[in-house]
Amino acid sequence: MLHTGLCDLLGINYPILQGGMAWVATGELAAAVSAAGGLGIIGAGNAPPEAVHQEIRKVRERTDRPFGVNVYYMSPYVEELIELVCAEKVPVVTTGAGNPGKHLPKLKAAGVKVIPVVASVALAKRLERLGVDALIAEGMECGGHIGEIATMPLVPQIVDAVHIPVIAAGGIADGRGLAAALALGAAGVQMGTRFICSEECTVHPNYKEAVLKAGDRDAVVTGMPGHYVRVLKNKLTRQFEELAARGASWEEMDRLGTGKLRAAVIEGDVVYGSLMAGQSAALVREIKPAAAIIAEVVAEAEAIISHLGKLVR
Ligand code: TUI
Repeated sequence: MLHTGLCDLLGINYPILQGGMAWVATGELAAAVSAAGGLGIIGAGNAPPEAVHQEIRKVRERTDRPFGVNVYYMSPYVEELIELVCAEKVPVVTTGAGNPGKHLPKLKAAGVKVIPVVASVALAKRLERLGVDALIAEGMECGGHIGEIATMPLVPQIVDAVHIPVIAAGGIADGRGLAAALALGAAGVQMGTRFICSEECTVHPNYKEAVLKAGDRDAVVTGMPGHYVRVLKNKLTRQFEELAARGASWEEMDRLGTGKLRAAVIEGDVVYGSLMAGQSAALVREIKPAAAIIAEVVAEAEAIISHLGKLVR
């Protein structure tokens, strides 16, 4: 049976976290992943605290297992969200796109486990010193906002730099990815794109279909230095390319992007919507229940790890 220290730290059966994707990771998805023995995570994105509270209630109506909330640090509601997760005693908070350092004393005092997403060694070290429980090392193969370093070199560097559990993210969608992450020294994985194509994920069916159809070169990078976003190629990404080619301002880029994730997720606009997905989209070929995804990924990783052991004579 596959078991790591991360399972004990979080009280989960399998070392698999579901990415806290804005708009995509609702209470329904998080509950399904947590009920299946992974860690489901609600993506707060830019949503107001009352909407996030509703998603927390959805999870608690469906399962007693641990779950998390991802706090996106560009949200206008960060302070209120921190209050909410503390008041609700949400078991785990993951953070993205910013440094949660100043909120750590409050979160720790409320018994919340804090697992920031990092894309660099420097931030990983700083956050370990401040007392976070674990780190998610996210390579630039991931969907949405991306860093600069790929998963394969990033994860072992962060593993070497800290003494807390490291969770690998970016480019992982199956048991081969899980086994590889463990080989790099990670204590588990976070998968986002794979769970978009779960039955319980509430995104528009067109979004899931776009992920299923994606090929190896379809998850492209748009945006500008300091703010790159990986999405599936469509007319929106071509518009971004045109803006970049004529040296458009950050404001113009931002205006083009506004509301486009919602358009893809809620309305199913796969032409002009922002289909955030990672390079692992090309590995996703089937929609299935979250529990089946987890069971399959774990079984595949176990078979690989047993097989690898036999290669050593
Ligand atoms: O956060 C992400 N990926 C995301 S967030 C997102 S939300 C959104 N996007 C568009 C419209 C509406 C909502 C989509 N994708 N990944 C986690 C991540 N965080 N990757 C890198 C970082 C990061 C970057 C800088 C973490 C910390 C950081 O710190 C800078 C500092 O303050 O030191």
